[in-house]
Amino acid sequence: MNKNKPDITSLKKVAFQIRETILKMTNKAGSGHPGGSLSAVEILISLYAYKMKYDPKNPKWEGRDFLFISKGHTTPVVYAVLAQYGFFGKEELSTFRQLGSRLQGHVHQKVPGIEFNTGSLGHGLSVANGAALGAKLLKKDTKVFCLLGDGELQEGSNWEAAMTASHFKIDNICAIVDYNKVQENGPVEQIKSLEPLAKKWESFGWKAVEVDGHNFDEIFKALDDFDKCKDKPFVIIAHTIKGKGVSFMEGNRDWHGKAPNNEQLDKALKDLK
Ligand SMILES: Cc1ncc(C[n+]2csc(CCOP(=O)(O)OP(=O)(O)O)c2C)c(N)n1
Repeated sequence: MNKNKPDITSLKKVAFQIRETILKMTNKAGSGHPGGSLSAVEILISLYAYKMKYDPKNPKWEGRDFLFISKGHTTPVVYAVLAQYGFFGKEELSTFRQLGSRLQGHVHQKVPGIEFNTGSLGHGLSVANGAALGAKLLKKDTKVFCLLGDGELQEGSNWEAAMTASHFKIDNICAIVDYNKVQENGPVEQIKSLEPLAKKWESFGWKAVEVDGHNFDEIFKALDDFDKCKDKPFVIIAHTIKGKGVSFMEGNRDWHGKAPNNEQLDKALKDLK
């Protein structure tokens, strides 16, 4: 679906606020994953502000599009964006990772807007395939999106799912790779290179496009191209920066799964771009 194109200046303000929230949530919890959350901010905002059909007051609405968060550890950004677009109140974000809270460290179906529990990497794309194929069999106009990490792509199960999607010509699925170049233990390129990534997806029968994953216009255009793509699955390879916006977190694997302490939070909020 195409909504009216949102004003980019106001979306940039939303992105800034979401980044502030990610930093505050992880600081308050004393744990969490800021790096791969800060990299996925514009991707998720684009889906909710521009592309997806959903009703935040009725998250299981039959006419909705689906989003599967395969990199299920990036809850700070996912919860912050869901609260921004009305799925629950922003005050709940302060319960992140607390005992008894719905907002646990990995995404869970108890949270409005979350379709599937993830955290064990490599599962989301297969589940997304199932949802997309099911919608096609029911002749529903449902789009299915799946957010993947680049480190996550080293799991072989993703490539089985990639084969499945093209074999069944699942053209209502759009995978989005948050290609932030850094995984838990260091640079993806050194640990197990994905390159040539677009060609790999294409050789598995997908249409692949590459964008700057922090540029709303480029992401919108890719999402529009997905709408036009027929008979094959679609992947957006979004080039991003892990820890985007905070200079001492950018490209630094130390911030994959570590929360800023009070002093670091102060520094990060002052530094935030
Ligand atoms: C099957 C599995 N193996 C290992 C982990 C531990 N783990 C959590 S996040 C992560 C790194 C993922 O890297 P990437 O996909 O690049 O995530 P991002 O940088 O976007 O946060 C790993 C190895 C896991 N959650 N699941």
